[in-house]
Amino acid sequence: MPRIITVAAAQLGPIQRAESRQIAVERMIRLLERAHVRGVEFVVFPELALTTFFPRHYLEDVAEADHWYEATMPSDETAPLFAAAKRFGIGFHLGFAEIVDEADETGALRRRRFNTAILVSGKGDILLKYRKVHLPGHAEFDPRRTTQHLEKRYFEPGNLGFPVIRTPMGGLSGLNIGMMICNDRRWPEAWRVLGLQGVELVALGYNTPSTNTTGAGFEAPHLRVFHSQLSIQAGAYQNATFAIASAKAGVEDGNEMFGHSIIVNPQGEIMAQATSWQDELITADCDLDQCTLGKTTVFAFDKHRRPEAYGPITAQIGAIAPAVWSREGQILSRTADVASRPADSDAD
Ligand code: CDV
Repeated sequence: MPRIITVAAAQLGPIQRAESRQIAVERMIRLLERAHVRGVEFVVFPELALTTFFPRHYLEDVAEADHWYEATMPSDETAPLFAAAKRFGIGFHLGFAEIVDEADETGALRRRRFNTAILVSGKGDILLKYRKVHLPGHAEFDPRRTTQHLEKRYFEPGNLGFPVIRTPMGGLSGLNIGMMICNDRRWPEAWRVLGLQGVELVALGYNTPSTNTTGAGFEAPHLRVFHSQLSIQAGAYQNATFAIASAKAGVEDGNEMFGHSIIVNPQGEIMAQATSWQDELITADCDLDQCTLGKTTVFAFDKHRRPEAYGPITAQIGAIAPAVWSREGQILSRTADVASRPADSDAD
């Protein structure tokens, strides 16, 4: 019996700062209706799908941004989305800003803010939660930038690892679904942690500007798309998994985001790609048995991985200078501080 699931990336056009969640949710329900007509069983919505990408806006008092966060899920405003998905029996992945009173690693109970996504079953149950680990951008207003990217101001790094869950979805009795958010897709470590849990389908949402907004130099817009797709296609191939990458697209609060949502197979091929800068549903039939070839041959991790050689991946953050060659054969000492991390490094 082939294990086929019909999936969709539900790309969203811009959501302006003044627009309410109610409008965003209505648009998402329209996309779910289209998904239902096309026989879709699982839909991926973008990162921060309910609001504008607010980390581009600097607010001195972070609490002034609290109206962009969700304290409960579902809430009164998002309940219609859950109800529509349940009516159609469609599972979904939804990105949103989460605010919660939660104990931190020291045990102190405090208000915490995360860039979060949830995986919801076709019956409306929340199956899995993920909090974005790789937060790009900066924490303080940066006058050099053309647009601010204040994810480090508005969110803490996620504390739930990179989770995978085996769950029924659509007509399948079980498949392994993993989650990541936006900038995570550029980090092979994130993909590998999912791969090491046997992931078969990676759900990810993103918001990526068409231009480099750091003010640090020109980056051609087509290369911005290329690097996004290169990362997703490589991650899917190297971990023998399908991936559904769903974007926010178009001009939001005067800032252009490149869209180009894609669905990728375990060979790293693009199966479907969005071509508009608006709300758009792209779909694909994913035969999960296509994951088997890669997982049992070139990427049979249990046969071929060499973790004894991978120590620096978890032992250090930044690059350190290599040993220096000398004719006498003596190795001069390495100089950099292994644990150092620039205070407010930018990454976009
Ligand atoms: N939302 C993001 O994480 N965006 C980053 C941009 C800023 C580079 C991304 O990796 O797409």
